[in-house]
Amino acid sequence: MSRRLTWSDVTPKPVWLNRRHLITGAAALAATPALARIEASPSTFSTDATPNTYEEITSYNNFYEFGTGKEDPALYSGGLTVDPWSVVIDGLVDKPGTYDLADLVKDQALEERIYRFRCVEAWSMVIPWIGFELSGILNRVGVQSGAKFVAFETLVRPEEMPGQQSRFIEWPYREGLRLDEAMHPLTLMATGLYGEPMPNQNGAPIRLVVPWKYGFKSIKSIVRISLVAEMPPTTWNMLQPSEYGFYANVNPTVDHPRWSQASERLVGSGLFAGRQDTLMFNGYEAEVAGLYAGQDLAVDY
Ligand SMILES: Nc1nc2c(c(=O)[nH]1)N[C@H]1C(S)=C(S)[C@@H](COP(=O)(O)O)O[C@H]1N2
Ligand SMILES: [Mo]
Repeated sequence: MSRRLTWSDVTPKPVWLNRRHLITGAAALAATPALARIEASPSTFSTDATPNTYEEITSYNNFYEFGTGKEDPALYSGGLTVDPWSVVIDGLVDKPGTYDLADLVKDQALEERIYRFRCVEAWSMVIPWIGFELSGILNRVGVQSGAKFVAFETLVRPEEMPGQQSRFIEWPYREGLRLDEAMHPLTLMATGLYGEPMPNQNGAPIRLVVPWKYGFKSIKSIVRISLVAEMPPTTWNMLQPSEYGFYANVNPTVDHPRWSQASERLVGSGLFAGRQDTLMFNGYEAEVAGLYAGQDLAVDY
């Protein structure tokens, strides 16, 4: 299916949840918020694996700003103010500035992308994101020739993020990509899932999704995007460099020092839940292996 869907094609969530694909219907028009409005869907990049349920995706999370337990983000993120929201874009760009989220998103084509998602802790899910390609905003702000990496930061707001009262992470949570990784069409800025605005526990109102990398690269609740010349510091690498590299590509042949990465537990109670083999680049090898030609992935882990 490659038909372009329009505003009036978006269906209400109860219908959506019961169907694999969106169906035509104007009923949702009034209720559909702009950040989850789908203009083109489904994507050729989507997996046909069965998505986890909304309940699973929103109740088993890693978001240390709200605590280290898997249930903590759902329990403690309700008070996060996500509107208004702005994102600073700075560094080696032609049009640096503080962009209001609505302004940042307005020219981007939102798509549904059903992606496999693999945490470094060896669990996985399948998630139907709503988002747009990061390259869209990078092209809009104009990346200068000296830029080689993109650095991202999460909001710091301890009054609303109780996990930030603990200092074992040096806040803000930081992540980064090489510029070619950031420009890759699989690399998504997600503003929703299951046709709804992003739940707070999943990184509202805007988060990164890089499906061929371990989940910790997919930084949530982004407030700053910087184009830089050098490889930027990243949170898990800063904490434990021997265990978490900058690249963090999903790789079943390179084990974590404390556990195997050869297989993973698919979270949930669905038909296929349970243990499965981990795929090279999380199943996106055909799309992304070329980015790493000539690199030793056991060294650049
Ligand atoms: N700001 C921030 N982003 C984050 C994290 C975090 O603790 N803080 N955890 C990461 C990890 S380890 C994973 S596995 C994913 C989890 O995303 P999900 O809860 O939407 O499945 O978010 C990533 N992004
Ligand atoms: Mo993770």
